[in-house]
Amino acid sequence: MSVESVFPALEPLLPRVSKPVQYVGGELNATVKDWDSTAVRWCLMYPDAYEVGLPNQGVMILYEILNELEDVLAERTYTVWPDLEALMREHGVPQFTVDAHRPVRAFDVLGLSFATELGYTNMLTALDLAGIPLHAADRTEDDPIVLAGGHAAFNPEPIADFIDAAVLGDGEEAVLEVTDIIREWKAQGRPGGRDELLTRLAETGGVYIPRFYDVEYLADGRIQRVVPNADRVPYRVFKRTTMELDEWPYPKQPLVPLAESVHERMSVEIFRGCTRGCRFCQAGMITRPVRERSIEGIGAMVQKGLEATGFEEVGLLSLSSADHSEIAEITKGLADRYAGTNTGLSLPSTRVDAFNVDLANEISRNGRRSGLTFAPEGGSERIRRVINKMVSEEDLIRTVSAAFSNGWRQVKLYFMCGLPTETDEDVLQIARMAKEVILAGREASGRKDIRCTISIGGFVPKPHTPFQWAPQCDPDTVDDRLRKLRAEVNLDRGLARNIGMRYHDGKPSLIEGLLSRGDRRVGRVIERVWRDGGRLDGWSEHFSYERWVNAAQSELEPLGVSLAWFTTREREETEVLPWDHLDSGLDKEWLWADWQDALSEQEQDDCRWTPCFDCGVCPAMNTDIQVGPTGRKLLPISPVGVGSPVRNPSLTGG
Ligand code: B12
Ligand code: SF4
Repeated sequence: MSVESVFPALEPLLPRVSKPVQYVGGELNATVKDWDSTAVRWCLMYPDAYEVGLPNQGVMILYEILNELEDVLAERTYTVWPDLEALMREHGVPQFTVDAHRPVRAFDVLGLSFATELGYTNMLTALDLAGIPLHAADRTEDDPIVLAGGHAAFNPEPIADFIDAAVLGDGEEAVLEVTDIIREWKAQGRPGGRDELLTRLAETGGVYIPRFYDVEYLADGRIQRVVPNADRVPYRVFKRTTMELDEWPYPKQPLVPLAESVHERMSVEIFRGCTRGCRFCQAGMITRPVRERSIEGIGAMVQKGLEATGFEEVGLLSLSSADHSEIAEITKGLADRYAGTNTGLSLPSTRVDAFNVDLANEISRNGRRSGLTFAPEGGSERIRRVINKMVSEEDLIRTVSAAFSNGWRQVKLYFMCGLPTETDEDVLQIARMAKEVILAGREASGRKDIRCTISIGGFVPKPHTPFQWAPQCDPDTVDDRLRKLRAEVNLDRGLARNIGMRYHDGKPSLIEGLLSRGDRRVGRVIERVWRDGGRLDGWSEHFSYERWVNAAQSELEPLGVSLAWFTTREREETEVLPWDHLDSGLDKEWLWADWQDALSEQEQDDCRWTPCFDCGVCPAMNTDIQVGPTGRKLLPISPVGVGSPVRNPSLTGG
C-alpha cells in the first residue's frame, strides 16, 4: 500500500514557523525512492533539531548504506521546533520524514541515533507526533520497530519502556542484519507477529530487546539481577564492531544541509576507537579497539566527498585525530594536494602531547590561523593523573610557545569540573595554567594580543568507564568552584583581560548524570518531564532544571530512590549496574582495577604503543588493534572534474 506525502498539509504551516527550510528536504545527495518497490523501509532519526542532526555522520552512513540496497529505502526525520509542533498538533500533521514527507508511523523501523542522553525527550515528541504509542508494550504490528543506536544507547535502560530494541556499537553491518531479518519475516507473512520479529532480532545476540529482560530490585533500591524472561534470548548482548573500516568508506555522498547547521564542512572519520584510556571518556572506552583507515582510503574519501558536495573544508574526525599513526603524512599529503585551492583542513581538538606545530602548519596552510584547541581536561597534574590524561604542563607550554612563535594568537583549553577526588585547588590551577599560557605566548611572539579561552564542562560519570562507580559532584560544589576560579582569574587584571572563561552551571550535568547511569525507573521521570512540557533539553533556552527535579521527586521518591541516589551516590564493587548485561567488551574487573588506580593516582599507558594491559576488548572480539604505520604517502590526485570545489588551475586546467 502506497504512502502519501504529508507535504500538502505541512506546506501551509511553514510560513508560520521559524527556519521553515529545515523541513523541506531535497538536500544535495538526499535520496527518495519509490515506496512500493521496496521491501524494508527505515526512518532514521537524529533526535535533535535539523541544524544539529543533519551533519551527524552516523545517520549519514546508515542512510547511505541502506539506500544502496535496491529493495530498501531509508529516509530521515529530525526534531521539530515547538512552534511547528504546536501547529502540527492543531492541524493533525504527523511526524514526517524530510526526504519524501512520509509519515514516520508507516515505516518498518524507526532507527534513533543517540549521541547524547539529552535527546531522550525528543524521541517522545517524535513518537507522539507520529501516532506511535510511547510505550513499546502498547505497540501493534502497524507500528514501526523503535530501535536505538549511538553512544547514548550503551545504557538504554532509562528508555527501556519506549524502545523496542537497541544496538550497541557500530551500525554499518548491524543495520544490514536487522534489514535481512525484517525482510525475511515480512516475506514469510509476518509469522508470530511483532514478538517473533523481536525474538529473531534478539537471537542474533547483538540486538537488545529490553522487554525480554526482567529487572529485580533489592529492598534498598539497588538491582538484584537482570534476567531474560523469554526463550532464545541471550543473557548478555554484545556490541557491534566494524573491523575493516577501509571497506566501509561512508559517507561517500555526504548530505549538504539546506539550512544553517552546526558543522558546515565535510567530515572524514580517519579512525575509530581510542586507547588513550582517559577514565572519564565513555566514547574512548566503548569504541575500542582502535581501527585506523589507511592513508589512501582517507585520500579517496576526501576527494570523492569534496566532489560530491562542494564543501570547502574537510574535518579529519575521530576521538583524538592527531593520534593516527600517519597523521603527519595524511595532513601533508592533503595540504600538498589542495595547495592553492579554497579547500581547507581542520582537526578537532587535539591532545597536547600528540600535537606538533608542523601539523598545525600543514592544516592551516590554506586557511586562517584561527584558534588552536587543546583539552588538558584537568587543571592540576594530580587530577590529570586521576583521570589518566597524561599531559604535563611543560608539554603544554612547549607546544603553545611553538605555536605562538609560528603566528598563532589564540588558544582554547577545555577542562572539566567536578571530577572524582577533585578539590578546589585542582580547579584553581586552571587559572594558573591559563596565565602561564599567556605569558609563554607573549614571550614567544613578542606581542601583547595573545588570548586564552578556558572552557569548562561539568563532569558526568558514564557507564562502561572506570568512573561508572564514582559519585557525581553536586551542582552547588561545581558552581562554587567555578565562582572561585573566576575570582582567581580576575586576581591579575593585566592577564585577566586576555583570558576568556566559558562554562555552564552544574545543573544540566546532574540531569545528564541521572539519564546516563539510570535504570528503568528513570523512564518515568523522562515521561513526566516530557508530559510537563520538556522539549529540546540539549538547548539551554529550553532546558528546565526545576522540571527535572520536580519530576524526579514525584516519580522516584515513591519508589524509594531519588535524583541524588542515581547521581551523587558512590557504587560498590559488588553492585549490579543497570548495564551489566550489555557487553561493551570491557572487562568489569579491569574497569574496577582502573577505578582503584584512579583513586591512587596511578596512570595507565596507551596500548597502541605499549603492551596490552588486558582491558578485555580484543580477546572478547577476537581481534586486535589496527594501527599503522604503513610508510605510504598520499599521492596528488588526477585532475578533478569541472564544477569540483577544488579550484586549482594547475590541477583542473581551468
Ligand atoms: C562531530 C561531533 C559533534 C558535532 C556534530 C554533532 C553531530 N550532529 O553529529 C557537534 C560539534 C555539533 C557536537 C556536539 C555535541 N557533542 Co559531539 N561529537 C562529535 C564527534 C567528534 C564525532 C561524531 C561522529 O561523527 N562520529 C562518527 C560516527 C560514524 O559515529 P556515530 O555517530 O557514533 O555512529 C555510529 C554508531 O554509533 C552507530 N549508530 C549511530 N546511530 C545509530 C542508530 C542506529 C539505529 C543504529 C543501529 C546504529 C547507530 O552506527 C554509526 C556507524 O557505525 C564525536 C566523537 C567521535 N569521534 O565519535 C563527539 C561526541 C559524539 N560528542 C559528544 C558530546 C558530549 C557532544 C555534546 C553533548 C557536547 C555539548 N556538551 O554540547 C553536543 C551534543 C549535540 C547534540 N545535541 O546532539 C560525545 C558523546 C559523549 C557520550 N555519549 O558519552 C562524543 C562521543 C565526544 C566525547 N568524546 O565525549 N559533536
Ligand atoms: S585488549 Fe589490550 S590491546 Fe586490545 S584495546 Fe584492550 S588493552 Fe588495548
